[in-house]
Amino acid sequence: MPKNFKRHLITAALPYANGPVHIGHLAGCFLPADIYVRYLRAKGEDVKFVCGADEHGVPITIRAMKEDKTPQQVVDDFYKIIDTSFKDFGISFDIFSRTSNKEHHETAQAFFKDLYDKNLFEEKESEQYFDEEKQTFLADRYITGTCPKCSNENAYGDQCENCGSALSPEELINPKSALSSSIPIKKKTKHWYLPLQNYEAWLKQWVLEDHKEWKNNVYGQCKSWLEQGLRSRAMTRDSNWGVPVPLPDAEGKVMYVWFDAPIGYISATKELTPHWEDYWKKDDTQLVHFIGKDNIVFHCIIFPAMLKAHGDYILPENVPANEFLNIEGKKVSTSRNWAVWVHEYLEDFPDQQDVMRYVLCANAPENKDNDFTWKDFQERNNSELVAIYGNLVNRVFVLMHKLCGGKVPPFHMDIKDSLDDKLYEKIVTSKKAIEESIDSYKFREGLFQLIDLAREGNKYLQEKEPWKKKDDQKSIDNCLHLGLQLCANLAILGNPFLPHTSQKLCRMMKVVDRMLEWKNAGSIQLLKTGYSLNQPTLLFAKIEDEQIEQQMEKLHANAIAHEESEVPTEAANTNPIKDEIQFDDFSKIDLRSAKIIAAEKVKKADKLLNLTLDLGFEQRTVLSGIAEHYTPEEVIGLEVTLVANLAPRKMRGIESQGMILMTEDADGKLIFVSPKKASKVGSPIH
Ligand code: B3M
Ligand code: ZN
Repeated sequence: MPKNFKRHLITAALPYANGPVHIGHLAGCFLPADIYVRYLRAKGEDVKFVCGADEHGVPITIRAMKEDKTPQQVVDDFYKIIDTSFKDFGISFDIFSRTSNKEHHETAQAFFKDLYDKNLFEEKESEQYFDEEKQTFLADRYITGTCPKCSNENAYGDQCENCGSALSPEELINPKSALSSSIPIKKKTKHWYLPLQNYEAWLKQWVLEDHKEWKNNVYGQCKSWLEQGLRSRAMTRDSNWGVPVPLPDAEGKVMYVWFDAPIGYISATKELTPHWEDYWKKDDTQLVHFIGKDNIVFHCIIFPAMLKAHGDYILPENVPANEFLNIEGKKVSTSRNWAVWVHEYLEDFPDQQDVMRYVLCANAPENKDNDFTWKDFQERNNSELVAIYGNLVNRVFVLMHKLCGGKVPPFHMDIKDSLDDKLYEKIVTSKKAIEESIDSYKFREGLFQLIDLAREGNKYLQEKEPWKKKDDQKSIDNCLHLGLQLCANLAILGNPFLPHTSQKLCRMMKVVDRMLEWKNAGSIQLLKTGYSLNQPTLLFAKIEDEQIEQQMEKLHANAIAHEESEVPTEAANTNPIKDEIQFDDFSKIDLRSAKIIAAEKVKKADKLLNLTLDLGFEQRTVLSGIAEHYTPEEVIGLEVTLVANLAPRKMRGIESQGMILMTEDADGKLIFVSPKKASKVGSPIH
């Protein structure tokens, strides 16, 4: 059972401001955190929910380089998009701050200085990888190579996202610059290291002995990391983008992003409340970090070591990390545009935040990677939310208006029966079960208990059949009285998971939010006899096949358009040569010369042109991601190279039969790969 904490500080991992947020972010950490916070608030707990944009680090500078912008411009753009996405989706932060702001810089610099003044850093000059072409030191995502632990060939200089290991560039096998693909040289530079090995014994006690209750995936990763032994890690970098190191001899040095970012939780709390120290320095505060599995080592080992070294701060009570959510069987990827973006979801499914909340919670990757498919999204909405929860509420309200004059009917104790008792019992046990699930961060389980309670309500109606009891008003009254009390309980118990639905229910029941206080759940006197209720509105709408097809086309079109219209900039050679293939592999590709004889824009797809190609012996329709580079008029008559035997793919309802080859000129503009002289269209290209 949870300790009696006086207050709670709940954090969610600060998303990098190098792209919008997608549903994988929600499933990984923001949705579970929001469910937990809403539950604590409903219980009347003193809780602060803090987050913010992580605006430093190499992901930002790489994006800025690619788009020929300053890092500040990149983070300013994405801060707005991310902040709006969370607000519109209903992730209820008390503050969504940002690490490029003054408050954070000052807080991080004070923290760093405190450790420095206690002589806790090792100041070391060492040989670091340096890209001569770019004149840049290579750390973190500026350098890639093969992970020494799991052989993942795209490991970064500070971490392998595949196995979660924290790395240093020297450990990478075959390191190469992510900026120029060149093999880096070594060059001397000075940095300040945190000797993690000095905290190893304490961490082994604190994590492996004192927190055996942590989730297996978290505990296991920490255990294997601690057993390998800890060593000093550089907490500063050579860069002009980040929190400057507050020391006189640190010109051109900034803090490692994973040193400053977690301090962002502290600076955000300082911005939120003058009583911030109650939340960060008092032992009767429950501090919980919600993160994805690739952040475990930083939240369970490095940040706690920093907090311990500093000495003034409490430590996290739990770090319930989720695994990853894949989309249609493939890993979510911002860079490959393989994602369902939250802001786009809300455009296509307005006011249906709870459908996505329900699906992402029901499929949450709590203990293993899981997969999101649009088919499952439709299935769960139609067969669970509509058919069970929505159907129950609608039937109870329609019958109440039809058979009880639109008012809450009385309950007649003299005819109370075992079915009534069973339903009441189910309401009480469901509340307890949902509490235990949420208290142990098992949100999927808690949601299943909620929908199971609604399922029980449908069974109760089916067994009571009030619509057949026209001559027995008392049994109609009892059935619908309890049915309405059940709906009120569903609103309370469902509120952490499906807050928008609970608000709709409150409006139908004409009750104020106060009814949603957790302590009211389990009661069957929530709605007073004789109280008139509003007409029902549908809680959930059926999702049609066409809607899902459109999402699938969009997913593929975005990915293709991204591939084809990826404007490689000066970091062009960041596209390293792909894996070696055999001649037989190449000979399977059928390249043909073709002529564009018609072209038009594709509705609602700003990157695609719909091309008609003449091959001499046939015509083809091909969608190509070049609409941002060419108008339809500009391309008609051009000779192009077609991959003629690529499997057809349907996008925006159009079947694309192949792909045309593009490359780019020195300014990054897409240009056609085509025969120099006019060729006989349709002739093979060898
Ligand atoms: N931005 C990594 C991530 O987005 C990092 C989290 C920081 S939490 C202090 O996965
Ligand atoms: Zn690895």
